[in-house]
Amino acid sequence: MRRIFSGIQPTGIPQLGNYLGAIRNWVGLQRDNECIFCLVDMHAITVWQEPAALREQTLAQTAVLLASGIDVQRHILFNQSAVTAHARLAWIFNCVARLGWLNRMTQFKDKAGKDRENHSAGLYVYPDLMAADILTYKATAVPVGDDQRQHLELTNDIAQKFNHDYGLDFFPIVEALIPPQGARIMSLRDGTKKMSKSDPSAQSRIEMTDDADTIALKIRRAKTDPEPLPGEEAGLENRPEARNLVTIYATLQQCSIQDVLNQHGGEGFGPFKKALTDVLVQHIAPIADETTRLLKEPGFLRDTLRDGARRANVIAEPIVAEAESLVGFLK
Ligand code: AQP
Repeated sequence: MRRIFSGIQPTGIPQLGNYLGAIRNWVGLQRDNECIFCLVDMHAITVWQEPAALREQTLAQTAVLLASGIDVQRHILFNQSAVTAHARLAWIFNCVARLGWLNRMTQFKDKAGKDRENHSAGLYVYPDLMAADILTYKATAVPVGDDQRQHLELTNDIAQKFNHDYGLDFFPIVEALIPPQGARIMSLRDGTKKMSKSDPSAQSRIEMTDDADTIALKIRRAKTDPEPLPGEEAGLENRPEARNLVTIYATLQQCSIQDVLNQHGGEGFGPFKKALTDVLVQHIAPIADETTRLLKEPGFLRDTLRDGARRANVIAEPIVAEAESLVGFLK
């Protein structure tokens, strides 16, 4: 059985991209794999988070994950800072990774933009911590959206250099599990920008707690172009907003983009947006309702994370202690 690790930052309410690019796949992978899912609060603080909001968002995300079908009886769900092995291994990896490798990371360039000097050092070494998250458990497969592909390649570079430097096949090579469709859901306001939970405009994303009216409003306001939907996929070329809405529909319904165009090609966006709203509400409303119910039980959510951290630590501690011994730390 493969050991899977994946994480999500508690930087807000999970959005549709998080769900289609990651969470829904996590739920499916639970059937045949040993899964460790993590709310990566240490990653979250690489950009400023209000302390009270971070605590609240950590619990809210726990609720969304449980409501989406994460099974904490059979698998592990916890918050990263509660298992100190992540930070210890991340420090070792800060010393294994080369500056040149980190300089090539496009996510840092995207997030830091032109104002590089004013961003935290944590944001820069974010990929080292991500490598540590995965390798703390010697996980071999990581379900992620397309935006994390480069970070996983770096994880393998770090694992190989560690293995080379310390003369052992200690860490495994990690495989990225990227969904064939839905791996990059775009903003509803700009089809060239990825949907993000921390985008300043709430209109740019569907949140997994949005009710039917909110979803309908956001889809009604979603940016489109004046042309009707094409009958063939090639007709979506250079129409990023149209492509994004069709991709969302197809990914939710688990069919191909061409299937959607066979059904809706020739329609204007008015009727298509109505159909898309129905599909979104059908998928999201049960998760939103269950999340609302769970949020009334913060004690239960805290206990769930605490129990997950205890079980994660049992796996992590011997692996990281051995890595520390290999490095030469006196025990
Ligand atoms: N738009 C997206 N389409 C598909 N997958 C996505 N993911 C994120 N956005 C999309 C995937 O969701 C998982 C968890 O992401 P994260 O919270 O750890 O970090 P992120 O990629 O930075 O997500 P956000 O929503 O954009 O967060 P903020 O705004 O805080 O930066 C990952 O597997 C990611 O690929």
